[in-house]
This record gives sequence, C-alpha cells and structure tokens, in this order.
Amino acid sequence: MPTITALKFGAVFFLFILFGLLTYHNYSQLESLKIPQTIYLGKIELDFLWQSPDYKNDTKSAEKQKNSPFNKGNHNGSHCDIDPNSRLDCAFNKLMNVKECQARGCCWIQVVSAANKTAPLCFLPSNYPSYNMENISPTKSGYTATLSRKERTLFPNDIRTLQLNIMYETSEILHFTLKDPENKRYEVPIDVPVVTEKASTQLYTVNFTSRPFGIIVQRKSNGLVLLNTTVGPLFYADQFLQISTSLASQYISGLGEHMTNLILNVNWTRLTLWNRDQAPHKKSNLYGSHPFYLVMEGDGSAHGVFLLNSNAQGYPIMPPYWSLGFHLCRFGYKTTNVTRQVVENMTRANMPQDVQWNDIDYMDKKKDFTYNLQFFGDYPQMVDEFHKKGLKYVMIVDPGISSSQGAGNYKPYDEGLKRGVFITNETGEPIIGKVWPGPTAFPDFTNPQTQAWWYENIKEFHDQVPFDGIWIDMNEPSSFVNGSINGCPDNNLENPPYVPDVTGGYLRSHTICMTGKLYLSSHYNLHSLYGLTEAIATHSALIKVIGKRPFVISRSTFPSHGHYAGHWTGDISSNWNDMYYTIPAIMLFNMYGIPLVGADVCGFGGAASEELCVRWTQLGSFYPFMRNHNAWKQLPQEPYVFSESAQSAMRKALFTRYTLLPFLYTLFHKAHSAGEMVVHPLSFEFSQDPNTWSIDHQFMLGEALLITPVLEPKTVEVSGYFPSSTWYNLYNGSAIHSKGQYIVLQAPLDTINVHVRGGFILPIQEPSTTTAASRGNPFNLIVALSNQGGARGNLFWDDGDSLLTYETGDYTEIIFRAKNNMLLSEIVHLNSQADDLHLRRVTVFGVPSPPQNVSVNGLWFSDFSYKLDTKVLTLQNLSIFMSEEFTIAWF
Ligand code: MIG
Repeated sequence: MPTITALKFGAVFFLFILFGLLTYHNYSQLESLKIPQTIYLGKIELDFLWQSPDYKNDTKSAEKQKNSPFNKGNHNGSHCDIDPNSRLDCAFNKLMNVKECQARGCCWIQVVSAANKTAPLCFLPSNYPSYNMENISPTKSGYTATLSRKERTLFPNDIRTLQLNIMYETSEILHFTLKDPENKRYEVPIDVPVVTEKASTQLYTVNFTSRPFGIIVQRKSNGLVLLNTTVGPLFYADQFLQISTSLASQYISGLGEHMTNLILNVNWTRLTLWNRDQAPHKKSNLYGSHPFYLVMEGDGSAHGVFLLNSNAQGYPIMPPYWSLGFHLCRFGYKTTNVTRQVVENMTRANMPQDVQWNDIDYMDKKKDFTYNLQFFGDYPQMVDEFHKKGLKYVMIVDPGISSSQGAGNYKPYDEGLKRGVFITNETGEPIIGKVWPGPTAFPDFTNPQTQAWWYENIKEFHDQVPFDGIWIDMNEPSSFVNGSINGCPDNNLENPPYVPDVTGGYLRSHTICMTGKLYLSSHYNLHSLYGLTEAIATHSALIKVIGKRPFVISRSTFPSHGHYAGHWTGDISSNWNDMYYTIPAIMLFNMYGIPLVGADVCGFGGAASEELCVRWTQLGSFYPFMRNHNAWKQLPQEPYVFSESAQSAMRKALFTRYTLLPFLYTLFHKAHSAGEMVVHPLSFEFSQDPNTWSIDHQFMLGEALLITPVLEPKTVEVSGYFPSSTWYNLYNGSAIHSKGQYIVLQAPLDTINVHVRGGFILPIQEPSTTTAASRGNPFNLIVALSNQGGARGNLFWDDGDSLLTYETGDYTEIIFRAKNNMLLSEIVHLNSQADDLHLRRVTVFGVPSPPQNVSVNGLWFSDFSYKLDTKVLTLQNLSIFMSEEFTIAWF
C-alpha cells in the first residue's frame, strides 16, 4: 500500500535512511517537510521551517519568475489527472483561488467526493519541472551525480545545479545529501559521521531515475519500496525545499514534538516543526523539533528516515543514579522554609525522594544567578541540609538575561554585554525581548565566548549555592513579546516566501526576530537549536563546576540533545487525557534519542484530583525521569497532601520504582553504550504482531517489563494487550500465558499492573527512601522463566555519578542466566564497587513443579519455599557476594 510523502526542506539536506529492525542512533536536524499520503489514506504533511541559507536578495528573481513557462499557467488536461489522494499541494499554506493557482502553473480541481474533501484543490501537475540527473559516477562510499534544473519553480531563487552524494554508510544506513556546489550554505552545526568506504553489504538497494531525477530505495530481502522520490518534483530554492516520497505503510511514528498518538494520522495531516513555548495541545508546534520518522513496514520490519543528520557519537548521556529517584517541584515554593517543609513532609510520610527543586521563586526579581535575600536568605544552608539528608538539589535557570538593571547593578548582563555574548539586531545591539524579569537579552550559545561566560555565571552561583543539577526552561527561546520590544525589520528572513503553519502565523511569534545575529548564523537558521545549544553549554559548564555527571533537564530539544541532557514534556494539564498523551510522548522521545524523559506527574496546569494523582504517580513511577511538578497557584499535589489511602498507593508505587532502579539504571547504560532505548513501544519487541503497532496505552521498560496503567477515572479494571508470551505479575509471580490477546486485569486504586516477560532476569534492590541509602541495600533477583525454562538479564553498576566510568572501565557488569533448573552469574567486568553488593533473595517465576532440593555453589541450601498456586520458588536469606560468580540449582 504505497503512500506519498512530500518532504519539504531548506538549504542543504541530508536524508538518512536506517533499516533493519529498529536500531537506534541519534539524529539531528531538519526543516520543512511535507509528507503526503497513502493512496488510500490521504496524507501527512510535515511542515518545518527549513534551515535555509543566508538569504541573498535576488531582485531579478521575481522577473525571472514571471518568465517561467510554468507561470504561463494552464495545466489542465492529463497532467492534472491525478488521484485526489496522490496530489501534492501547490497552495503552500496560503489561501488560493483558481486564478492564483493557475498563475503558479498548478492544477485546480474542485473535489466533490466526500472521502477526499481535504485533498488540495490547487496541486502540482505531474509534469511540474524538476531536476535532471547527469554525470553519475561511483565514489569510494557510493555515488555522486549532478542535478540540474532548467525551468524555475514558483519560489524565488532556485538553486539550479545540485550535487548529489549517496553514501552506503553501513549495511543498515543509507545516507544522501544534496548540496549547492557553488555556494557554501548554512548547514546544521552538528557533526555527522564521515564515512570513507562503502559498506560491504547492504540491506537495501538504491535505484535512480534521471529525467526527472528520482531516487528509489528498496529493502533487498523483499523488494519493498521504502523511499521513492519520483512521486513529485524536487524543489531546492533558497528558502524552500521539498522532496516527496511514498511511504511503505500507514504505520508511521515520529516527526515531533507534537501532542500525538504513537502512530500518526496520515489523513492529510500537517505537522509543523518549529520550537515554541506552547502548552501541549493538538495541532500546534511544541517545544522541540525532531525530523525523524519510523515506518513499520507490515511484516515486522521497520525503517526510519532522518532529515539532516545522524551522529554516531550521539549516544545518550549516562545519567547520575540519583536522577532516577523521585523529584519534587512546584512553581510557588516561595521561601526556603516552605521548601524545607516540603522535604520534611515527604520524610515524615515515608515517601521516597531523591531530589528537591525550586522554580523561579528563589530568584531576586526573577533574575538568573541571583537569589532573593528576603525569602531565600539562607538558601545555601538549605541546600547543605538537603545534602546531609542524602538528597540532591536542582533549580531552574532561564536563558533570558535581564537588561534593565542599569550598568553596574547586574553582572551577568554587564559582563555579557562587554563580551558580546548576546544575539544582536542589524545595528549590533542586543535584541531585547521580555521574559520573567522584564526586558531581557538572549545569550547566543553558539558563540564560544558565551559558553565561557555561561560557565562563569554557573560557577559563581555554585560557589554560593551548591546545587547538583540545572533545569533549563523557556529556551525555544520564549519571549512574551513577538520579535523584540522594538519590533523586527521587514525582510525575507522575517517574512519568507513560504511560512510553515506555525502557531501564531509568524516565525517570530512568541520568540525573537529571525534577523537576530548569532555567531554561527541567523536566528532564522538556528532558532530550533536554541535549547540544544543551551543544553550543550550547561552540560559542559556543570562538568567543570561539579566534576560529576551533569544533570540537565531542558524543555526545548533538537536531535542529538540526548547526548547532553534530558527533557520534560512541558505545561501539560492535570487531566486524564493529558496523562494518556504522556505515554506516546515518552516513547517518541526515546526514539529521538532522549531516554531521560518524563512528564509532570499529576499534571502542571489545573487541579489534580486525588484519584488522578494516584494513577499518575503509579504511571510516573515508570517514567525514566520522574518529577511531580505543579503550576503557580494550583492546589498542592505533593504525595503527602492526599488521604492516607492515596498516600499508601503512591508510596507503594514509589517503592516499586526504587526496587527496580538497578534494572532501570542498567537500561540507561545500554542506551549510553549501545544507543538502545529505555522505554520501548510494544511494537519494538513484538514487531511481528500487528496488534502491537499502535499500542500507546501501555509501554515497556527495556525488553522485560510491561506497564499497563489505568488511564481513566472511576475504574478498578484495565484492559491490556499481552503479546504472545508468558507474563508474570511483578508482585506475586502469577502467570498469564498469552496467545497475543487483550486481557482484563484487576487494577485496584493501590496497584499499577506490571508484568515481567518470560525469559528475563531483573536485578533489583531492597528500597530505601533515597538512592544514597538504597544503593547499599542487598540485591534480589527476579528470574522469570520462559516456557523453555530459560532467562537472561544483566546488571551494570558503578559509583553512580563519576564521569566516564564505562569509558574508563571503572564499573561492574554481571550477566545472569537461567537454564535447566540452574541460575548462573558471569562477571563480565569487575571493579571495587562490586565488593559491597550482596545477593539476599532470588525469586524464580514459572517453576513447573515443587523442587525437593536447592543448592548454592554446590552446597545444600534449605531456606527456600515454593508456592503451588503461583509456581514461584523463593530463596531467602542468601549471603552471596555479587563480585564472585555463583551457581544456584533446584531439582
Ligand atoms: O512562563 O518557571 O514549563 O514548568 O514552572 C512559564 C515557571 C515558565 C514554564 C515551565 C514550567 C515552570 C514555569 N515556566
């Protein structure tokens, strides 16, 4: 069922196609893209602002434009005879009547069929001029060719000659670029892997058409067409790029950040990528841009397409162990004493907590790198006290630097001005927007000077307040005035010939002027990288200041962000619908290479009911990053404000999380060392089962844990899909033998359903209320046997916060295997941290019949029990050193 997709871009574009069964790498960047439709299903139109070159004003272009044969109009007849579902829009986000449409050289047909009523009325004729390909020749890594266009498009400044480069990067990755060979154009300032040799084997074949140019990529094993750009003309103008392709199925995910399901709607959907401070709602561009899509092909295979680049070094950062604990925050902890009281209340309620946060309340007049002497006078002492309790501390920093304090009164601005760190207007003055402190200038994080200045500010602040991590907000960047307090010039960067469907209608809406000058290029080009560049600067500063793994959580993101920082999903509301949407969001951000992701537990805006907050705390206990955060003036939603029974449900969920932390941490290690995801959609584990492809009410942690949360009010049941396998209830080991079916589960208010997949071993640890304490507790193993009686798992362990432990070999890794009534450990790597690890209990799920005897390292062991009803074997009071290999047998 082929599909048509039009990808729209800008200047240089890189397309990476990844094959195989869902292997992940990090990506980078892109532009304005359109993805039309399946022939049956209509289309997805993706609409980013392309990162275009430095715009050159070509006064002649309008003139030339007029003379284009295609502006003589009238393409009625056979070239307009296109199935409505296969049309490529020619109105380009403008309202267009018949005359205007035909003046562009496009077809106009009023569609009457109800099924196609959203198909474009003004669309490209099948012979719309495109490029021809010449001089194709082999290179060391693939092919190169020249593309040329004779006739102009309706956009100004076509680049008429292009250099195509095809690189057979690996057996699974095909990479191609289209560049202007004459002029150096803006390119995304993110490193891409340089491949010098063609991969010796490939899972794909590549074919070309030359007149007009097109590229067709197929999966070698079955011939399935994965990319086919012959379905539409190629546009490559100064400020407009479009490439079209068919899609291999309608199961497509990605293209964030938007409030969507896991599987996108392909019925003429337009998705716009342009970072914006926008509380999540449907149809709006949100905080980040991730020009990547994944297609489930229909037989369990899948491939992904990135526009712009993939970075081989871009594996996600290894987070500090403590950052996987519970974080608590709100906008409106107005004093140190209020903040202290929060921590005390948590302790008194026996709730796990690792990290206390403050929002902008701590600042003096909302200025970065200051604190309010009246309400936060003993701020440093407060942070010290938290440290003594084994907690960590994180506070917010916004990028906007107050510009109105007067010379000599506010060092970050004075110094910044002196050193030229701010984004400037055409006359070289800082562009002034408005954020929390009033008028603000915006640091240009692409400038090395700015990075040094940012570090010094962080360092000076840390010398006073010994915080452990930084929360970076408002970095789309967000401004409360459009453009600047003095407006913006009127030119082609501010008002380009094609404006994507951005919320607000202007690129500068709720952000700064596109003409803003940065060290690397214009704000027009760099806008959506603002959060990424701030994250990079903050990450490096923290490494220098703290000397440990940096913890940075950012609202705005861009491909490769996960290599530096994590993300939370912004200003969602305290309601059931928004709670559900956090699941696809978290799965998608894992696909985008940002596994350290979470959503505000219990919601941000609006009041969280007790029931909602209980269910959300249960769900949030399985977010990779778990923080309860609340908006200004909303009713409190910390766990301890609710009834005893609600608290006990939340406590149970939190302790379950803390129990599972060694397993979760090991998943982060796999993300960091091998590019794997932490949260997996079910489709990634059971890609052969089409029922799993669109599931986004459930999710998996790694390969082994299936989470089935309650997402609706007033129910104590939940229906969940169980792919074909054996699944064991995490809490008691009772088994579900599923053939691949929906099963209704009991879900009383104090329980979230979590199932362990047969065949996996989970390293877990007895919990305490902080990770500082729990890391010293004895370990347990959950061994969930497959039907064949086997299982495997592993543990990655290190000191939890030193830099580069894996890279320098300062860690322990243990593999666990079960087979033939035996459980063995194998030490893959050992360091001194393992000396303190003891194994106290082993629970084996799915032991078919009661064992008579158990041995540990060849000696009889009598402290075991077996449950006939659940078939669970438990060995307790073990005293096994994890740093030595062990063997346990039952028979
Ligand atoms: O204009 O710092 O998304 O988490 O509490 C709002 C105040 C600014 C938006 C963040 C939110 C935070 C709030 N911030």
